[in-house]
Amino acid sequence: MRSVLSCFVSSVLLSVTLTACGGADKSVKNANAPGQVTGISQDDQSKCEYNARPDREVRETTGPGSFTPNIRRVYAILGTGEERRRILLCREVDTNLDGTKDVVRTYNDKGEKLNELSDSDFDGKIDTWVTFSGGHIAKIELDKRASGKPTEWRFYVGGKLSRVQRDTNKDGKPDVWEVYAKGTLQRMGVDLDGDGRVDRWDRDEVLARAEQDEEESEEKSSDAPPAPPPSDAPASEPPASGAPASEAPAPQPSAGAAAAPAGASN
Ligand SMILES: [Ca+2]
Ligand SMILES: [Ca+2]
Ligand SMILES: [Ca+2]
Repeated sequence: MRSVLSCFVSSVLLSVTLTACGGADKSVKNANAPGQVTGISQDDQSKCEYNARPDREVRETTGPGSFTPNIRRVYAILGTGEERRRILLCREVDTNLDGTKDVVRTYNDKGEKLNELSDSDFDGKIDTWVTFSGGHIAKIELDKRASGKPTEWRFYVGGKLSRVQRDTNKDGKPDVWEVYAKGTLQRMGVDLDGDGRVDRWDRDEVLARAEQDEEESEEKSSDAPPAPPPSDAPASEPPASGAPASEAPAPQPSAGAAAAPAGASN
């Protein structure tokens, strides 16, 4: 676990993708015992690489609500003497203050975000992988089955959701595709034979989803306080009067409007 995660951070520094790092990383020889860095007394499952690296500087800070340092920043030390400077490479946080870091984010040497990994349900397993491009979210991979690997992939263009892929048959590969325009679902495709290509585009699914969204928005609006009736609308039920309806003169709009406040006293 440690070596894979160290590998991840190493690969970020080398601008190599995470997947290129799949196997055991023989180059990582710094898996020393935790506690080597001053001020870190226990293994908090750090994912930032810093142990036994003289070219790294570690800073621990205490965030709001925490009594002990729960935020760690790892800097690269570049240059010497006057030229010496430090660059933030990795920041990790124990957000629920249980002693284990659950969010880690890496940066490039321009200070732009590169990747973020998080254990959003605090079960000890990473379940959310975010990839940034130019400092903006480009991809979010989610493990929605606690399987240890992504089961849903979301792609963003210009900050807007453009595509979603889902693995619904649990083979680790996407079999449902959703295409979005301006954040709204346009098409949904299904791979039926497992060859990675869409075999059927479901318009019905899209319509059903659109209707569902519409219903939800209607439900939301019905939860809102009712709008007052238009002042010139006749009351839906004419106020009771002594005269039988058949003998009553045709109600004048002005009479209905005048009667409305009495009937609508609530
Ligand atoms: Ca935690
Ligand atoms: Ca988790
Ligand atoms: Ca197919």
